[in-house]
Amino acid sequence: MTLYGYWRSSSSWRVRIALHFKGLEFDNVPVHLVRDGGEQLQAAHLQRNPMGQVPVLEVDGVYLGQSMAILEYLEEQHPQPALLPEMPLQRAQARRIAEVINSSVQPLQNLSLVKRLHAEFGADKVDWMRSVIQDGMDRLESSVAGGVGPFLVGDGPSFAEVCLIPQLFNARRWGCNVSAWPTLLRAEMAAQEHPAFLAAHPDRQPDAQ
Ligand SMILES: N[C@@H](CCC(=O)N[C@@H](CS)C(=O)NCC(=O)O)C(=O)O
Repeated sequence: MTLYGYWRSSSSWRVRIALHFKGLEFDNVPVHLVRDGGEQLQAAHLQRNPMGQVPVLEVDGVYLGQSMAILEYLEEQHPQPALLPEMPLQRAQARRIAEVINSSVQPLQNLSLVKRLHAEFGADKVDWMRSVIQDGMDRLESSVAGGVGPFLVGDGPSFAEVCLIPQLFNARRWGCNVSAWPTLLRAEMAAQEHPAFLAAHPDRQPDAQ
């Protein structure tokens, strides 16, 4: 398998966590999101993913985009160790939390969107990032507060932490008040003890700058 990704891309980071967690070998091919106007928008990458985004996982000659679809594929093909709990309701909760981040928070901080907001509407990039992440994660914290922990669902890391850890990194990068999210931080601390989460960290990637 080959992962086309970028060291600081939160969606690529999700896939790296899952690959390491399941002990799968993969080649890591960097796609630089900033250099030369963005390699993700060049013909070579658009052939892999017409969305012009990373990550893409190449499996047996098939290019698979969308990190959540990739996570589901890896879970089906390599069920152990599991990144979804056994009980259906808990599985749904893990997916719910992952989707809050994947569909309600991450798209608002996408490079191409933020560039357009700045160019066409004069939006301040830092203010935008900080406010949309703070709002989304405040809401996520409210929806998980009161859980027994330390993980958000069940007794181990799941899709929830796979999406949470990269998103918390971005929250700190843009100056959010992360101390408002004690339940999320508790899950982060527990997940970070797992070697897969350490190996997938942006600073450990060959293209880190
Ligand atoms: N829903 C997609 C989102 C992918 C995505 O937004 N990738 C970002 C990096 S995290 C990207 O490639 N951005 C390039 C751009 O905005 O030009 C997924 O989960 O894979």
